[in-house]
Amino acid sequence: MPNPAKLPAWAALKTHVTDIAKLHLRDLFANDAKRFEVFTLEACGLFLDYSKNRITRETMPLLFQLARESGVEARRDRMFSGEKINSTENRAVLHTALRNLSNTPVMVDGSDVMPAINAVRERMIRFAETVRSGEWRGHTGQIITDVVNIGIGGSDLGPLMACRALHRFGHPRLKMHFASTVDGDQISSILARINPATTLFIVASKTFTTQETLTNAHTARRWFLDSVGDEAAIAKHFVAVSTNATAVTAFGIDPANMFGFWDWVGGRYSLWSAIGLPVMLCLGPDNFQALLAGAQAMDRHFVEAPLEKNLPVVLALLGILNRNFYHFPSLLISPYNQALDRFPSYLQQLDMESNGKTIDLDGQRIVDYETGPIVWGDSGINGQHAYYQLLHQGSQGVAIDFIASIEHPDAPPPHGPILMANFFAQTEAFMRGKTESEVRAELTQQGLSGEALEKLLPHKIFEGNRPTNTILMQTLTPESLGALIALYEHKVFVQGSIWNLNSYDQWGVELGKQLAKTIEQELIASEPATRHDASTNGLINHYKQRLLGA
Ligand code: G6Q
Repeated sequence: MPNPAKLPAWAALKTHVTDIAKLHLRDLFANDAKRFEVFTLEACGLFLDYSKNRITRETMPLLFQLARESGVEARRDRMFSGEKINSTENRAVLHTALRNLSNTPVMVDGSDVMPAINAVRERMIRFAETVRSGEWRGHTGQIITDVVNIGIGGSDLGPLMACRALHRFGHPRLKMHFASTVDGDQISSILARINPATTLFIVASKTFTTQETLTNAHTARRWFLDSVGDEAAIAKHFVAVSTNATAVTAFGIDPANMFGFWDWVGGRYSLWSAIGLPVMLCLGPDNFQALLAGAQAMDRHFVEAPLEKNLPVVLALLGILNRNFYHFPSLLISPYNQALDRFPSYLQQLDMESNGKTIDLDGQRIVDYETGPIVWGDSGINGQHAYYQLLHQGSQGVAIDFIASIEHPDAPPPHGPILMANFFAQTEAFMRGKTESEVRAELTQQGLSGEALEKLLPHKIFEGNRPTNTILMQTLTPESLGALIALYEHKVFVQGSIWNLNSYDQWGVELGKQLAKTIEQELIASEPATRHDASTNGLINHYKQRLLGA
């Protein structure tokens, strides 16, 4: 892949943005009455309004030219066909095969991966059906009422987010719990609320070596055996999701109770694999398939639609524009459906772990352009009453994706319209701001004049001109959520391709895992730590002294 900053389209965009940067979004709307019609798109049940970006009709062709010059389409086809585009790990990248419900062959190293994918999914379906129906019984013959997923990162965020987002479709008897952190508090508080005889633990770890997950899993196992006292009972209460059958067996879970996946499924892209087992248990196999179908529809759209009408491509290019040409350091994800409150955290991992890199695919340090933005967010309506202040009037701009559904089936009147009024009002406010003359007129109408008015005036001016995207779906369903997630997965892919990155490795995660292992030994050693810098040695020794009460 070429260095994007050396491409003709990049230079053209730079000149173009310098030309239009002086125009306020208000001017852009005033200059083009058809802006909404021109800058909206709909596919796979998702409607995107991107007219509130700092673009003109000349901007988008330049961005599409950049995508073409970068070879995005060829790289996309290489990914879908099973080529090993994850070059630092020599792996294919095939989360799309996991939702290939049409079952067309997908070849890796000369063999079709579809039969193995289908076989695992069939086992998941059979298992989920028996647990949901009550046919699967715990060791005392009781039915399962609680499911605890033990996993972290990619083995936690996706299932957690999807179960919360789609709780309306959840099984009425099954309570879902998620244990990820190793602070002990989280797993202890879950264990305090459940009954070992009616609980199913899913130990979810691609590698089955992750310290946090294995520590939580051992704690759960000990707690279970302390209560039950019979190792044979484990088979009825512990299942594993992993690629590492040896480690699963060593932990004490029968491989018959293991659901596998493959090294070509990245952790943060694994929701569609057996890592989605909690989602299937909670929502049922049909809804899980609908989630896959929604994602598959987006895959098809991504492959088949021309770049100009391609949702992930358009979203990615706008992100490139905001990051590399307007230099916005961060992207806020603002969902207005409360059920999507964990969607920003999910996207944070997806985007930041994929494109938070500065070494390009050729091993060269990237010096002439910025890569992935800081992605963050929470429930949008809560954000309005917290951090939106800085977004409106702070010293740095932030790009924002607003997400909501049109229908809110469980919302009693007048909740839906009030929520959506806020949603639309915010996108308008970020675009328009409030000018000095508008504030002056408003204050005058309120009866203010003279010095009092002049004093208050500057505080009430809003610059506006903040770029936002608005994504609307009809209702939050398994299909629409599947499409929404896949939209962002492909967006991240397109951006990574243009930035010439390998979006599918995560060496930064590995470093933390390695260092913690060494320090863990030092924490239990009797002698003080000396091998680190003064701060790290000092902190370790301070901790040890205080822990021992010295
Ligand atoms: C995801 C990352 C990371 C990973 C966790 C858990 O892409 O690699 O978040 O998912 O570190 O790893 P295991 O599933 O191997 O326990």
